[in-house]
Amino acid sequence: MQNDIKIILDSIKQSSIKIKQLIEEGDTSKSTNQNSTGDTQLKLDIASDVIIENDFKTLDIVKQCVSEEQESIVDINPNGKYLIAYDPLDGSSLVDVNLSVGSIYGIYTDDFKGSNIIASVYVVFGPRVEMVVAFDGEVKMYRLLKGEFQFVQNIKLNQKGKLNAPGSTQQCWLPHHKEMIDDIFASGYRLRYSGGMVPDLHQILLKGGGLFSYPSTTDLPKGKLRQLFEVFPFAFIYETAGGGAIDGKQRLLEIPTTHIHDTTPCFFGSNDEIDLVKEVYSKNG
Ligand code: P6P
Repeated sequence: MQNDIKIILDSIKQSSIKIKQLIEEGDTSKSTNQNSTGDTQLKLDIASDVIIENDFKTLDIVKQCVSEEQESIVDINPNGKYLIAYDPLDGSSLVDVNLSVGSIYGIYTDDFKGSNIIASVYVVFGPRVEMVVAFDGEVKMYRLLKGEFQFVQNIKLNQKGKLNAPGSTQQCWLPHHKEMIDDIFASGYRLRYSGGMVPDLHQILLKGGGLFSYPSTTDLPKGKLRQLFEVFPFAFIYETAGGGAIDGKQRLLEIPTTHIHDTTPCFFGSNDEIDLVKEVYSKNG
């Protein structure tokens, strides 16, 4: 399996170098299409998706793909072993204001569900391009230097952190969630939220810990972030880095998936912060 993951990583590296160029030179305007979640697609979203899908199509070991930018499952090779769910350019609207964005990949076996994820990868396109890979009990970070991704460090979360990344519209937070977030700030945590899941979660990982939350809200009771290609890959990374990832009560990687674009409330963080979320949410149904 190690060699198979290397083959997939090599494809992701190749796609990422092309996507980097697309971001620097590409057209950031809106397309006339919407994705299955109803988001208006940017031309960047579609172009990034085409790059990734075409690169995966050259791999015999990939059976199917799911993309945020496509309604249904894409069949690649019937004899393939791996299923890959990906968000080709998460937070792409941030490119227009020159903030960091990222690609997210979950690698599954047998079928698309949290408990079948065996590896995950994200690539953050910021002042530098960095790739983080969770596989075989380790989280490793690589940086693009002179056209090559070079290993930089392993990543481990501390028991407790200092950063708080509270997602969604505050006026839609449920009372117990708002009280919990206010209490976290009152205890001295610093606000770190750009609206880009990849850089926001990357920062918490690299700065040793904290909490990222995108809860159930009055306008989005099932949350906003998509299970297969946003939530589960980061849940796998955070757990592998020694932290936790829950929906408020249970492990995210245990929740059922009924549709490939399902969303879920999600909390990612160091263990002390995840324990706090469990305590608050267990008292509030
Ligand atoms: P809000 C970007 O659109 C995204 O999907 C994630 O990258 C990010 O964490 C979230 O939405 C931001 O959503 O409602 O806080 O602006």
